[in-house]
Amino acid sequence: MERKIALITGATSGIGKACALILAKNGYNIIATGRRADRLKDLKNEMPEGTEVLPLVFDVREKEEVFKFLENLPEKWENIDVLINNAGNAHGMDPIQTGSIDDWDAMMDINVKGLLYVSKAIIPGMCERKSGTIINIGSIAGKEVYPNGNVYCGSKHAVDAITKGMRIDLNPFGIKVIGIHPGMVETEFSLVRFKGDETRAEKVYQGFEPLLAQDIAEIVEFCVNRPPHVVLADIVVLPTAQASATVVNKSS
Ligand code: NDP
Ligand code: 8X3
Repeated sequence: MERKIALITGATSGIGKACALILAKNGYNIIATGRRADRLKDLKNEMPEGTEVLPLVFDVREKEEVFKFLENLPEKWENIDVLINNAGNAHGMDPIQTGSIDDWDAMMDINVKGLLYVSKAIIPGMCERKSGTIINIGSIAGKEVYPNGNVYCGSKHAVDAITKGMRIDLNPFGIKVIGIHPGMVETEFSLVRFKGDETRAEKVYQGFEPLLAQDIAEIVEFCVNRPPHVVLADIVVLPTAQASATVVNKSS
């Protein structure tokens, strides 16, 4: 049987990497993107035998780069079945009155505009073929707002709205559009948010059992394996210890 193709942005760590590995196990060939070329090389070496991998090194903020790579894919990689818009991060966690404009730019440019650029490059092909699945990784921060989350929450609320808009606009083409909104997942996320401060990052996940990247990847696997008439449109997934963006039982 011919292998399907999944494009995963931000496949160099965390949720994106776990999704790449699980989809490869499900018989997909993988287009894996990210800025860290060495990580993409490592990912290729970890792939199950028989998986073909196309690593693409670019920053999703760089519009020209995104289109240069994604509009000139080698022919055998052109027909993308599954797009996972995952690349993103929080940068900083400050109140709005003292937040850094550079951090705000990074979050809006990566989490929102980067997702749009990648989608713009891939969606026309899906429309032509009248098939495809788009999974946007949002966040509980796209459903709720928490103290000092301001712009990150804004970026993820935008992802939520864009996901809903995509689902409506792509409805005539039979394209599935899925929003997955995780709560706290232990990845490199907090290390990036706190600019490499390992102690602060580790504290985020202490005292309870957070989600792992694998937990999200298994949900992605379930989503892509639904029959053609079924779409899991909007999924919020939390660690059991988490009840909302701000309520986490850290007594365990
Ligand atoms: P990681 O920091 O582990 O992974 C982030 C990924 O995004 C990396 O592969 C990174 O690749 C990529 N990325 C970041 N910036 C850019 C950029 N400018 N251009 C290209 N790629 C980029 O965090 P997670 O796996 O946790 O995060 C993945 C997604 O999940 C994000 O959208 C995040 O907002 C979301 N999320 C995370 C939660 C959590 O608690 N961890 C909860 C809810 C949502 P590289 O640095 O190599 O470019
Ligand atoms: C990441 C989860 O709670 O740090 O999106 O915003 S949270």
